[in-house]
Amino acid sequence: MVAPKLILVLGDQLSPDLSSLAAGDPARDAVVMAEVMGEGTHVPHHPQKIALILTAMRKFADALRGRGWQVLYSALDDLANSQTLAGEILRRAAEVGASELIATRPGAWRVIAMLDDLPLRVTQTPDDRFLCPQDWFDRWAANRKVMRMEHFYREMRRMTGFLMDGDAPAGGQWNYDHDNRKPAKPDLLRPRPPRFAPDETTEQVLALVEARFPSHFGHLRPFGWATDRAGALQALDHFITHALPRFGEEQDAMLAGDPTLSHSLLSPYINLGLLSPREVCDRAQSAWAAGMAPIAAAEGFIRQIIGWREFMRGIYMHQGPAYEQVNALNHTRALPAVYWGAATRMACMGAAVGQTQRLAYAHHIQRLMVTGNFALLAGVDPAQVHEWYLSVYIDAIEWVEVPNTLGMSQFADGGVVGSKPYVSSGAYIDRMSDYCKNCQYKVKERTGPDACPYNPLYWHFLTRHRDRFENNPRMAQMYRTWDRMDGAVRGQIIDTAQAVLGRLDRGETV
Ligand code: FAD
Ligand code: DLZ
Ligand code: SF4
Repeated sequence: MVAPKLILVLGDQLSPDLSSLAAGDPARDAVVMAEVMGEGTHVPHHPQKIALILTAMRKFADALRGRGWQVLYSALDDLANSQTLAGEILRRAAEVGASELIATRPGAWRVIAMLDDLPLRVTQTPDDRFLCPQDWFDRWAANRKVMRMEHFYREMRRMTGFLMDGDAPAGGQWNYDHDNRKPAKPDLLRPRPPRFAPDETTEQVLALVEARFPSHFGHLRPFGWATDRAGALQALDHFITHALPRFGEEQDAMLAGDPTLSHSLLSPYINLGLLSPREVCDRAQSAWAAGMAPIAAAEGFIRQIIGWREFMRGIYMHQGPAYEQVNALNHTRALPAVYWGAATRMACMGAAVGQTQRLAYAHHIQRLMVTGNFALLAGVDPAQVHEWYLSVYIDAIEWVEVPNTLGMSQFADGGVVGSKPYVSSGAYIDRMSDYCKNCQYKVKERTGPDACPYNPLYWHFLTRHRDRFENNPRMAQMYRTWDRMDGAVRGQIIDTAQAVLGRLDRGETV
C-alpha cells in the first residue's frame, strides 16, 4: 500500500482549486486543517477576524469532505490539540503514518520557516491564486532600479487583458484617478454593505472565540461577515450592483457617519480564498462593459486588485523575511494608547479606531492618512505599527499587511514601495472628510494647545528627516515653504509638536 501524504490547508487557503489539493489524491491522502491558539495569539487578532477564519475553515472542511477528501480537522477546543500548526501537522503525520506533506506556499515568512523546519519531506507548491506568478515578479523586479506600482500595473493590464483594447488601455487612459478622489457627502440612500446573520456553525465559533480570546481588542458582536463562498459571492454581487458605480469618486473620502462608503469590503474574502481576484475583476469589467459602471470606477477598482494587491504580494515575497524588520527612519516611539481605544480629542483618530474596534474594518484612506499618517509623523516604532495593523483588521495577513504598513504607510523600507512618505498635515483630512468640523482641535492652527496635532507633527517630521528628504523632488517644495516661514513661528511649531509628543510619551490624552 502507498503511504498517504498529508495535504495542509491553512486558514487563508480556502480555495477549492488550491495547488496543494491539486497535487494530492483524495483516494490516498488526507487533508490537515487546524484551529490553533498559536495562530490566534501570535498577535492579538481582532475577535471578528478569528471568528471569520475559524468559521470559514470549518465550512471549507465540510465542503472538502463533500468532494471525497478525508479531512483531519483539529477544532480549537479538541483536547488533543497541541495548539500549534507544527504540532498538529506532526500529530496527524504520526496518526496516519505519513512522512510527506504538501503545502501551498504560505503567505507569511514565519509559517514558511515553520514548514522548512519540519522533520517531514515537505513540498511547497506555488500559490497560484495570484494573477502574477512570483517568478515573473522576481524577474520584473530584477530588471529595474526602483519598483513602482504604476509600471507594474501596466504590465499586469497587458498580462491579464483587463480593460485592454488591443495593446491600448480601454478608454485611452491607464489610470483615471484624476476623475476619482472627491470628498463625499452624507447620503442616506448610499447602499449599505450586506450583513450576514450568524448561522449555527458561526454561533458555535463565536462562543468559542468569546471564551478563548476575551482580552483581544475589538468587539466580537454584532458579527455580520459572510463565512463561505456562497455568502462571499452575494457580497460581490451586492458590491458590483450597488457600490461599484460610485467606487472611484468616493475612494478617498471619509465620513464620520459612514465607515464604509462605496468600498467593497471584499478583501477578507479574497485574502482567505473564498473569492478569486480574477473573478472579482471579471465582474467589474463586465459591469463597465454593460454600461453599469463608469470606466473610472471599474479601472480604479481593478487597479487596486491587479495593481496594488499583486504588487504588495510580489514585494513581500521578493524582499524576503528580513523585510519585516525594516526601520529606515529609526523610529522608536511606543504605539500610543489611542490605537487601543484610549480616549482622544482627535475626531479623525477616534472615528478610525472606533470603527476598527466595532467592525475590524477601516478603508484604505483611513488606514493610510489617519492612523498610518499619525504614527509616521509621531515617529512610532514600525514593528509596533505593523503588529497593530496585523492584529486589528479582518483582512490582515502578513504578505499584504507588511508591505502596506512598513512600505507604503511608514516608509520604513526607505522607498521600496513608494517614492515618498505618505505624510500630510490636517489640511488633507479636512479636505477629504467631515471629521474636522466636530473635532476639539482646530485644523487651521499650527501652534498652541488647540492646534490640530497633524500640523506641528508634519513640520517636525520634515525637519527631523531633512537630510533624507530635502532633495526628493516631490518634497522640495515643502522645505522651501518651511524655510520661508518666520523663524519665531517655526520655533512655536516645533514647541507645539514637542508638547504633543510629550503627551503621547506620558500616556496623556491627545
Ligand atoms: P476596496 O477599497 O473596496 O478595494 C478593493 C480591493 O482592492 C480590496 O478588497 C483589496 O483586495 C484591494 N486593495 C486595495 N488597496 C490595496 C492595497 N493597498 N494593497 C492590497 N490590496 C489592496 N489590505 C489587506 O487586504 N490586508 C491588510 O492587512 C492591509 N493592511 C493595510 C495596512 C495599511 C497601513 C494600509 C495603508 C493599507 C492596508 N491594506 C490592507 C490595503 C487596503 O487598505 C485594504 O485592502 C482595503 O481597505 C480593504 O477594504 P475593501 O475591501 O473595502 O477595499
Ligand atoms: C490568522 C489565522 C488565525 C487567527 N488562526 C488560524 C488557525 O487557527 N489556523 C490556520 O490554519 N490559520 C489561521 N490563521 C491564518 C494563518 O495565520 C495564515 O495562514 C498565515 O498567516 C499564513 O498566511
Ligand atoms: Fe483630525 Fe486634526 Fe481634523 Fe481633528 S482637526 S479631525 S485631529 S485632522
